[in-house]
Amino acid sequence: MTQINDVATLTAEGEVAVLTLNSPPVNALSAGVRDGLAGGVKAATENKAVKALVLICEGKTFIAGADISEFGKPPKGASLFEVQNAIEGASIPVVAAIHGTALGGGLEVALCCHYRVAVPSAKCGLPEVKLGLLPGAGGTQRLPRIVGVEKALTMVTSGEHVAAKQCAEMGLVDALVDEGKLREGAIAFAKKIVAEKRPLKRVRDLNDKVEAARGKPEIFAAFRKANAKKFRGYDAPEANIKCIEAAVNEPFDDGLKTERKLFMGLMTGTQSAAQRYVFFAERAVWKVPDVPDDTQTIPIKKVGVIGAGTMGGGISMNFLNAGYPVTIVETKQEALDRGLGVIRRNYENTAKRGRLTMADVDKRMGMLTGTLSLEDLADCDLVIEAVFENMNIKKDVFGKLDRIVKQGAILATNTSALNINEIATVTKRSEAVIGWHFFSPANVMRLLEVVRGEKSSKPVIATSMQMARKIGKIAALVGVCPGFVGNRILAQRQREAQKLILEGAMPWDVDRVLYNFGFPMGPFAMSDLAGLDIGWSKEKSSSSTIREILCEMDRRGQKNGKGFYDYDEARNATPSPVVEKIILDFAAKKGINRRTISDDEILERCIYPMINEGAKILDEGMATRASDIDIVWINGYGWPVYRGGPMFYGDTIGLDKVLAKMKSFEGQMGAEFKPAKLLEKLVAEGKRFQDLK
Ligand code: 3H9
Repeated sequence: MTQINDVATLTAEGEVAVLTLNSPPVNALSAGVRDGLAGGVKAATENKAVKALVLICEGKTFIAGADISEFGKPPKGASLFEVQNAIEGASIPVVAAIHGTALGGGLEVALCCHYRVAVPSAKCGLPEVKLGLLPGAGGTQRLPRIVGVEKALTMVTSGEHVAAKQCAEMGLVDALVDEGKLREGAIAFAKKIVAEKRPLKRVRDLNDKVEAARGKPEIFAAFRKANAKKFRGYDAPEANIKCIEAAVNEPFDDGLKTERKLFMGLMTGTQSAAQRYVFFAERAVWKVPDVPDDTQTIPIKKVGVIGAGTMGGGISMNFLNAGYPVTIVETKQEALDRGLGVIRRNYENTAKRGRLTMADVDKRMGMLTGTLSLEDLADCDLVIEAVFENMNIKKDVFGKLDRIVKQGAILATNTSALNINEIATVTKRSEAVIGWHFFSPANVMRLLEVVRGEKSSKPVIATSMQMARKIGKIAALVGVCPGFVGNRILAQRQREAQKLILEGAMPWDVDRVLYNFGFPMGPFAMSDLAGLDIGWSKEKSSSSTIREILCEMDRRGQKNGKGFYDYDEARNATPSPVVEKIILDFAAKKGINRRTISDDEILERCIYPMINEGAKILDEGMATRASDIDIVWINGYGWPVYRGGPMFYGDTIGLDKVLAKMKSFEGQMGAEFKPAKLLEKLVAEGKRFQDLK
């Protein structure tokens, strides 16, 4: 065995040399890995006794891509292109042996190998688009030469990981080898290639698939059109498409140059910086500084949910989907039947769309038990209460749970606003009480705010985070404060949106600006979708806000075809002249002199107070890190990923600019814009939110 460097070894298996990389956690193409590859290929190809080379990785995966943490830093070690040229230009066959995931630069290295074998559980993909990038090491030029233009377009713009079996069908993988026997299988494959004197297959020289699409711009036009909505606002998908076009229309080396140019454009832009930041933020969010990874967790075998309404039903589905038996409690048989019926219908609809079999539906429903008795929750390990947002009702439920549920269980409340510490006081085990704030629809939305009470124990916190992951959520641990993190920040935007429409903008102006910023919809369209009458009471309504007036006029939102907007049968929205008049009259009555409000002011008034509130949240320790706040806003409120979340956006535009604007707004409009102390401090120190440790 020859040790090439810290991460690479070369061994001989008869006439086949095996180059093994071992660079945990994911064998990313760091300088060390590139050097190991360069050295290993050189050593193998210079040895006349070696007739073929197998490239394989230790650990859980084949090379999972370029080392993202190296991006933007000065280059070190062998360049990826040198490595690729050495492999592709080798005089002996090089076989990539793939397990785990061959992603991004990893697949691009494999595409320079002359053959690829994989175990059935392996996956291949070019996920750069998710980092706001494109495959910048020849992936856009080589992939379509194997799989054809249509499949390549889908792969590079979705970033999907494609299962080995499908890869084999597409020709991306030449042979599947037995699970657990990759090394032996790859060596046997290499020996066979040598014995059969098979030619060196260089993907760069394959042209028939790209030629087939030449002179057919309609392929690209149709693809762009079909995906326009999905790609809205993102730079990377279009750049990926342009590269595949280049693969079709330009010679290979020119295509590589086009790819390089577009890659560098994305790499130096703010979108990719944001998306790469989000990649690490999604991983950091699970780490709780004072709850180490080895904290003892509570085994969860059975889950109880209280309330079979929209929230309770959605929450239950998460656990059923992950294979946990759920007991759901309601107070009345009718409500229980309705709730169970909705869950079944949701599953059946999923089955109709082909994403579940009817056997799956029955299996999931078979794990769900409905009951009218809280006593049936006695042996649950985790109980989530999802009743009305009313402190007295919640306290009543928790008092009962404390008497009924076995010791050691987690007692969670799904609240978006109430004080968890207060709820915990009615129990004799406040350490077991924690908040699990789901977002509606709870079976669809990825975000979970895990709300840590003053006394929530470490095992309860650790188990909550672990369970969130198991049910497919992304969880941010937050502290008890009004609105927690997400809604507390939302309140800032909502307040400004309401003020703006009285001062001079119309709801559709505010919505347009926020939609163009990248939100799926603006606050007024959102209110119409949710229903204007949520939390509105006819008896208490006194025409004191625009919303109250709209509800009093039976303008309840999309559900009855009129809210801030008018809706046609297909729910297409048009600005409502009625609403315009209501706003003008209301502003006049309040003595407000309406003025023209610029789009810039709308954006800054809506967004900067959110950043400022985030700073307060951090200062109070209600979120662990700025990036956790960004995770909340991306996954719970539709903040565009390519802008990285409110805190990252603040860093991008410059905290000094945010502070200056907040001060100027404070001067004009008062205390609602008072800058957070942390914002002032960071600006004084020339730091960003990302610099906070
Ligand atoms: C690229 O290749 C560009 C080229 O086209 C062009 C070049 C010119 N780099 O996700 P996990 C870390 S772009 C650095 O929890 P899993 C990750 O941060 C790249 N670090 O594990 C985490 O660290 P920590 C294209 C990376 O088993 C640890 O590894 N490739 C990288 O759930 C474990 O990660 C991609 O976009 C990386 N590339 O999932 C693939 N990848 O423990 C990105 C991971 O400190 N990676 N880390 O928190 C993934 O999708 C998943 O990590 C993977 C494993 C599926 C591989």
